[in-house]
Amino acid sequence: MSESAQVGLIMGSDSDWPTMEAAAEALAEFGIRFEVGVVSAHRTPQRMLDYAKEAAGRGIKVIIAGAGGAAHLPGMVASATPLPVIGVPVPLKYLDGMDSLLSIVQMPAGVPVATVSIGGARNAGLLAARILGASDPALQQRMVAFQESLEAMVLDKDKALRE
Ligand code: RP5
Repeated sequence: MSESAQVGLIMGSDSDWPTMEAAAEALAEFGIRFEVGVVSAHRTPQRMLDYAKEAAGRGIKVIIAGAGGAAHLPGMVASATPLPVIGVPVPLKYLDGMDSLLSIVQMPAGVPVATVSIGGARNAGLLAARILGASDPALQQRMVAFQESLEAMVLDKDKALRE
């Protein structure tokens, strides 16, 4: 894993990557340094605990964790790190991702995970950018510009529709 990364982007399986790639793209758009890795709560429990316990000391500021099905990775990582954890419910073949969502979102009091929508990895990347932007004025300014571009895009579409 990278030594200078600001965001740790982890997932329970490499099969989650097609969903999680959107988080990586968002982070890259904002020039945020990140690392990517497979860390499985069930198949590599010790690696998961080591990762969670060591992340803050390595300079990671935010962890994005994606998992599908019995998606215990985000919550278990949150239990072993003081860093903010953003959970991404990855939709699998059955249950349309509802299993992933409920496994991630319904955390016990005291151990927060900021859960995005099913498959919402892009928003996970954008939320990490906002968290980092709170203490990085240049990054926050890029977020403001991004939000203005969203507004301009909608207004352009509205105009085109009425022309
Ligand atoms: C979860 O099991 C992973 O996050 C993945 O979404 C799901 C299936 O993993 P594979 O069997 O495809 O490796 O832990």
